[in-house]
Amino acid sequence: MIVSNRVASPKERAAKAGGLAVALREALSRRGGLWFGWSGETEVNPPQAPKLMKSGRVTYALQTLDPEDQRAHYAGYANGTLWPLCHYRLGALSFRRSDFEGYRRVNQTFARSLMPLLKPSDIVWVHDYHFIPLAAELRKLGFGGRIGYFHHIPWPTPEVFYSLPSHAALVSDLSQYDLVGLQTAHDVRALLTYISAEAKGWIGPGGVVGIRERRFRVSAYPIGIDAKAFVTDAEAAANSEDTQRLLASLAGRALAVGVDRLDYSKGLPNKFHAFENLLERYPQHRSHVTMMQIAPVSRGEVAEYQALRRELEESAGAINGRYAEFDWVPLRYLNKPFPRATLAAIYRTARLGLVTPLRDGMNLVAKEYVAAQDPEDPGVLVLSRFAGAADELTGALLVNPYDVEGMAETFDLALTMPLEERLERWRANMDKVSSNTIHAWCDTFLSDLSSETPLPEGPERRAA
Ligand code: ADQ
Repeated sequence: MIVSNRVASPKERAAKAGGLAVALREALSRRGGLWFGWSGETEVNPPQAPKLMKSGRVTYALQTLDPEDQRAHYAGYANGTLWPLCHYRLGALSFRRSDFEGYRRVNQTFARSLMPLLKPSDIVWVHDYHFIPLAAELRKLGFGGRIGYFHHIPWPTPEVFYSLPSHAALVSDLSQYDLVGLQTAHDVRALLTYISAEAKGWIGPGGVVGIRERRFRVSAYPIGIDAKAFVTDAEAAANSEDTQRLLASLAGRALAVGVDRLDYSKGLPNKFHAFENLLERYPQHRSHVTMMQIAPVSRGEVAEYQALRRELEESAGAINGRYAEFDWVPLRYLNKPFPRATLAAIYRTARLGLVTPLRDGMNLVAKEYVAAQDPEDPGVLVLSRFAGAADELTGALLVNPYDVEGMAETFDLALTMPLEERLERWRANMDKVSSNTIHAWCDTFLSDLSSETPLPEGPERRAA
């Protein structure tokens, strides 16, 4: 059973649903199972049971929510509190008890609606920060089977985590899972440090953790992409009409590409300033490089996101106003989504991939950019040291996204990098991207969650 806020319904075509949705759907089809989530609809006094739809071996169960609960859960606690907290943005954090209560109520509604569909032998895999209390709610209703949780965003270090008034409740909820998966070893260290210092828990070998009477495992499962599909798309894109049009529009100039949801964690203003700084301090690149930032609007109803959008529009206008020539626009800024094949064509054409978030759980765009490169003439990945992907992609040029001038220097280095070094760096990255795929990630998590090996006893039990 998979639980996630958004469910990629059978109608959503593979090219539109992201790599994660496709991989989860495949894992379910292979084993047969149920995908449970929000229907995307709200209604006062919603039905207690989900709407069921079957497609092959997968059943989709979609729960409608009360409008005020949905707001408090999604825009309130999940995205107004947990998202900024986990991305180290304490200035953007807002906390209201009523939102926290709404968040818990939605988790209770989900548990009550899911429970009648569960058999004791079922394995439940819960995705992301919208549902941290779900296992605790299912346990209250008597479910004793395996429940796993994967946290797609960073886990903050204890000093940051303490800013959350409900931090103890959240970690107590987490202890009701059998397996907690995080993106990186850094995230695991952050959570374990909190557990031993604040939650008075014990840490055993292999990430086994005990809090009061609960024993569970915490481990890193860095998420990957469907590398083969990206390589195939990128190869097909090499001579596609999209690529021809893009190349014609570039007129021989180098392309630097960024693809990010329009979110403050992605560091877009700093990336724009770094590009501007490059044009200012390295005039030899003027008229020779074009930057394209693709940033589909996300959470557009939230004020913080609207302000970011205005800031970027102003900044893009200022850069183009200052540097554009009658035949060259330095920065192309696009707010719309594209099919995967078009993204693959853009990635492959780009000499630079600019992935510079202020903080990111993993960042799949970094991996997609690597997979889409021409193996004979690959581009260079410029990657924030604060993206989870920086642990694996050791061939990238790492940057500190707070250091605008430092980033401009790295853009210059990447634009002038000789083929031999580009090849060496790309091979190191591609090795990781093609071995740790989304399918391997899914299989490893599910096999660890289903493992029958008993967890070791805690120190008190051993002493007794
Ligand atoms: P996101 O914050 O959404 O994911 P990311 O990992 O980069 O960030 O994934 C974005 C996905 O959306 C990529 O597959 C990308 O191709 C796609 N996308 C972005 N812009 C697009 C556009 N204009 N058109 C089409 N597709 C577009 C969260 C966490 C990340 C973590 C993932 C997975 O914040 O840190 O890597 O979950 O765990």
